[in-house]
Amino acid sequence: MPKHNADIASSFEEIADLLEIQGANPFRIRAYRNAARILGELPQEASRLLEKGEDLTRLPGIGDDLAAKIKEIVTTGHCSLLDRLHTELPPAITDLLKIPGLGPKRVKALYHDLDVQTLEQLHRAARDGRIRALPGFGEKTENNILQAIEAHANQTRRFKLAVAAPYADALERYLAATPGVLQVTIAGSYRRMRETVGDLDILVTAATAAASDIVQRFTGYDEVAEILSAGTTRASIILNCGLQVDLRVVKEESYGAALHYLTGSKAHNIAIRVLAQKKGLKINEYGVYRDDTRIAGETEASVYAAVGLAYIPPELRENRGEIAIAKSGKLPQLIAREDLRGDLHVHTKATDGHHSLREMALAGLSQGFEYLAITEHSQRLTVAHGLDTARLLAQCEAIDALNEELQGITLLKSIEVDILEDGRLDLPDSALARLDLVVAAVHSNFNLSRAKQTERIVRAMQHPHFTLLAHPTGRLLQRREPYDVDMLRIIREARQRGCFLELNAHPERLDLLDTHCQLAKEEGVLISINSDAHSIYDFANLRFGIGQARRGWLEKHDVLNTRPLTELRSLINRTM
Ligand code: DGT
Ligand code: CA
Ligand code: CA
Repeated sequence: MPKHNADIASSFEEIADLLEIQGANPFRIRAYRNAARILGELPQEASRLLEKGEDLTRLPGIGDDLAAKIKEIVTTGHCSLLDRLHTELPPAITDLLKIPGLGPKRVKALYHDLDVQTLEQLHRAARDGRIRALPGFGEKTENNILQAIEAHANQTRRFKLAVAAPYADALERYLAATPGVLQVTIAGSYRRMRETVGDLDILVTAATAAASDIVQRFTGYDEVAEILSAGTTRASIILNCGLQVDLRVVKEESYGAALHYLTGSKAHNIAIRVLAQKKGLKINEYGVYRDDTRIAGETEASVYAAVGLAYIPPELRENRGEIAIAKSGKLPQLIAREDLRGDLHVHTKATDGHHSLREMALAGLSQGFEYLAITEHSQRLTVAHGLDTARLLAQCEAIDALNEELQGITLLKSIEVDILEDGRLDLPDSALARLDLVVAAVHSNFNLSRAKQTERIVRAMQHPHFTLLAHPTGRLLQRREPYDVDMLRIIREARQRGCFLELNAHPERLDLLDTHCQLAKEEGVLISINSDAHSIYDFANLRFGIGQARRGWLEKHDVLNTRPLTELRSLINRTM
């Protein structure tokens, strides 16, 4: 079974951590961390690229040595360097790194100075007050460690949707190829496109006689680390990556009822069951029953029809008003990927992207897009080699020249300009005036008070050239909390100024949140669903943005970049 990018990335992270604990060369450590990040963000599987005979050293930050390691992991499932590091250090030492607040530097000190090698030893050292004496730790850190160990013990890990996706796809293919299997569907929060999933729930239809063989084949999958339970029609496993997967096998006639049950959410299911009871019906994962007669269950639509409702798309099933709307027959026609006509947030290698203007344009064209806005970082973001006025104007000329030549797609001149701490924009008006639209974003000072952060963004929006607020809350899933802002005020300001908010489709961002999308829709503010592409592969991320937008009830007409170019131009060229 080929290794997924997330597996390779976590091997590289682990190598970097272990090298750091050993006190290896910082450049070498950084190269592995860098490669882990690149792989983690690559929407195409490295194994697929290798299959196609592509040269991995073309990826940024991947030299011959790293390319060889990726190939080794993909083809053998192992990394000999990692195996060696595991023999050189105590095996449980990586568990210590899972404690929030403990990085490799601290683990190194704990290991070398206190001979702490396991979580139990760490717990004991913290309880005995031995950690506070270490240089750079102190009593407060010791207390934090103690709390974190205790929290770790009863914490369950959630997986980002995009991290779970390749595991789900591979398992789906594996099960679909199993004799006797009729249909395989991934249900649960995954089907509802939640930004993270607690586990995967897989529904298989088959004849009753085939069920136990299918369960056996499932528990025999070669990425299984642990079998939690296995019966005749259901089983639960944990994969090597730590993701739990539940399997349910039902007869074809129960497919709709079982899929409805397993898709959830639990709150939605309970509300539907109450509705059924009021109609004198009984509903469970095998069907809908009046007395002892089965009246529905083969399809989900039949289940909804039995309780007097139109079919409710999975992304809406959170018991947030969808049932009442379904009763009235006014469910939204949710946005679909094909509705997008362009992308208004795209980087190139002029800053921190990986491909040229032309490569991005051609990739956009193959996505079926009519336009792409080129939005490099601005000068203040030095880590991304942000553009100053001169470089921006040079890029504008390059775009004009390329537009002359390109057929079928137009590049729009733009920028992802930094919003400075006081709400000013990071480039002079004279430069911004040359652009087709101005995308602006916060990249610093995340910790301002709610009042100050809101004021900062509102001031930026009042700038005459401001068009679109990118990743409006700044959160990074499981890494950085959103900054504190009054989103309703920002949405209302956008409405008043005739500007727009982004839903950033990067699977680590998915920012705006679904509930904010709903709010913007109610206030009549259009949302732009953008990839934030840094390479030609990143347009694939739009599917996650679409999922989030659907969870936020957005329809085609609520989304800015569903507009044809001429209509888009008149919306973004507002006169002040
Ligand atoms: P997750 O895995 O935490 O991201 O969220 P879900 O929604 O996938 O939840 P999970 O895996 O615990 O259960 C899968 C589905 O099974 C859930 O969406 C609805 C259904 N389900 C689970 N427990 C109950 C229950 O107690 N009552 C009802 N009606 N349905 C349930
Ligand atoms: Ca689940
Ligand atoms: Ca489950």
